[in-house]
Amino acid sequence: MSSRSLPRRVAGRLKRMVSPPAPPAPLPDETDAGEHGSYDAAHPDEAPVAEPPVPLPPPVLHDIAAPPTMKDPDRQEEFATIGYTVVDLISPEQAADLHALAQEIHPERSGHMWESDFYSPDLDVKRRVAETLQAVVQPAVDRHLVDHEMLIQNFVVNWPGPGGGLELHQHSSITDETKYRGAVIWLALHETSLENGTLNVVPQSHRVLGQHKAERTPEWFEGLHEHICDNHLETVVLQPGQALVFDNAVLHNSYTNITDTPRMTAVVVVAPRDAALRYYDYVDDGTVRIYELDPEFFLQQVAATHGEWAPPEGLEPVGEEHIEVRRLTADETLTLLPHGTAGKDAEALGTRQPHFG
Ligand SMILES: O=C(O)CCC(=O)C(=O)O
Repeated sequence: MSSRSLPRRVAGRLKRMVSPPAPPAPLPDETDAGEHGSYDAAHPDEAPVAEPPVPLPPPVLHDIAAPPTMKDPDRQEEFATIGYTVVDLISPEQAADLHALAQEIHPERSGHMWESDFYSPDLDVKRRVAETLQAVVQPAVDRHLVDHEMLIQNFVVNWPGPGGGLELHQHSSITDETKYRGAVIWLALHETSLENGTLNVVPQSHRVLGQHKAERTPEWFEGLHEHICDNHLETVVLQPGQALVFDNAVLHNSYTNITDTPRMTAVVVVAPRDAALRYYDYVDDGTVRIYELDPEFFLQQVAATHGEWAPPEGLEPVGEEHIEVRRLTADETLTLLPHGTAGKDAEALGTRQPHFG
């Protein structure tokens, strides 16, 4: 579900956007040189003065103005402020049943060290997982969240051994966030731990961007993965049936599983029932094309690559918007975000991988 890899064409555009613009070329002089000879004599070789780049204001954390996600006011306060909250979502028995299904569907590794049904080419499997998770999890969603429906659902497997886990990423927006927040339910099917590559999150990171996160867009934390994991990451350890409910915009990752059993989780994306499901696609130079779509899209389409949504082929755009493309500096995140220790803890434990930050 992430847009982890930044295609080279986007990276090139980002570089152009963050570099100060070149001074404009002087206009051709179409007048007779003789007419302003005395001016030239008084101003020898005066070069046009380039405008200095306007410094950007310091980044701020944006308040979340959308209607509540969680029914419980304390949980809602946590969800809005730090970006996540933990709930006892389903019973341990229900979690064990879902775990058995996940094991049946993923009896062995089929290629990647980290796998998700979201990227599966087998549409029957995707549908079976979706229907089973809807039957078990939607009633629990109705108990804890304010009138939300499940839009995307899959099992995720972090296989034991080097190269597992998923690098730091932010999901693309799925709703008009000026009115509705989307949320992700990361549901433990068995106990999760630092050792088996549980989920890590960056508290308050959902409030950094202050605009929609489009698919294939340059990331505000590009080049800062290691720094953010060193300074801002927190680990979430859950019991079977417990879920981390996090704002769709929270940065998160997982590290390698150093136990000898696969870590399996159900991941469900939800949004308020009134909200249209949206696909924000970065086009160029800050322009984002907006599509509205049916959840069926994600069941019928196979993601383009491991880590990117399928392109919005066959969908009609409903509008466009312009986003400000900005990369934060390391100093700015230190000022903006709370300190977290999960990256260093994972390093000490031996689950952290260098290329994941
Ligand atoms: O469970 C994991 O390892 C990571 C899940 C995740 O990041 C996702 O589904 O977006």
